[in-house]
Amino acid sequence: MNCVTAAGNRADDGDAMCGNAVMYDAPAGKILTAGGSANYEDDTARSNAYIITLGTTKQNPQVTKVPNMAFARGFANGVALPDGTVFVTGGQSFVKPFTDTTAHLTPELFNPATNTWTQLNPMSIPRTYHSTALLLPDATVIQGGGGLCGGCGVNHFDAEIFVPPYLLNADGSRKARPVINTVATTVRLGATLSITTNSAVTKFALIRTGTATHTVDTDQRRIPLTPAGSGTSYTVTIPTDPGVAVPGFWFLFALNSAGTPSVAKIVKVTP
Ligand SMILES: [Cu+2]
Repeated sequence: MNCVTAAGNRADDGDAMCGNAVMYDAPAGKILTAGGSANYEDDTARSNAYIITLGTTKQNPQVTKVPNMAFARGFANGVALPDGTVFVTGGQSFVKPFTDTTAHLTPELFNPATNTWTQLNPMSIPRTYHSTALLLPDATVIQGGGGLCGGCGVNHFDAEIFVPPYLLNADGSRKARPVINTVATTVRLGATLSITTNSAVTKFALIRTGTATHTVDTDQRRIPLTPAGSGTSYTVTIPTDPGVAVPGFWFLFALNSAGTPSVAKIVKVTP
């Protein structure tokens, strides 16, 4: 029985082991891939990036090459942010587990709306093999670990928190954020969710709570939601497809017209 069908090549990319794949818009089938190398270790990483668009079942997805990252990365982590941008952090140019040589401290942010990468302020600690990065409910990103090989010299038992630009004013102070005041803690697939806020917002986003290890976050995905309503009272409709709105726990963020996200409420999507 043939259960698996090849989905075609990722344009001009090669094998991209230990590269990133981030589903930043699940209803639209959009996945950003970035970096990786032909071999798991002792190889030169690439800076290549692509957008894969899933379409009709059993038809090859569409692949679009996008600008390369500034840095070649293997063993990096990719994190979907509430505003639809993708944060790629850590990794190294020459993949070699349990080393920090050729590590990149400068994260990059991909914006699918402008098709551009932006370099952000550097982290202070290399995060390579065995490192992890996850979106936190306050819309910051925790990045930690790396090494963890017993007796080797590059074990990192610590973590750093990165504050994305959408939370900051030009002078570095924190922006005022919208607040989700009330929302149900459980919602069924296809149902309408009522939300109250402290101020006007323009978008909502669901981001599934993640499980990142070894460069892969199998649970990560984002669902943008366009609300009905105004002022402080809104409704959104959860997708009906359990392959899109995978049942389980999700962060729900509200975003204002400046793209500043609220702190998330956790909502459980049920069949
Ligand atoms: Cu491992």
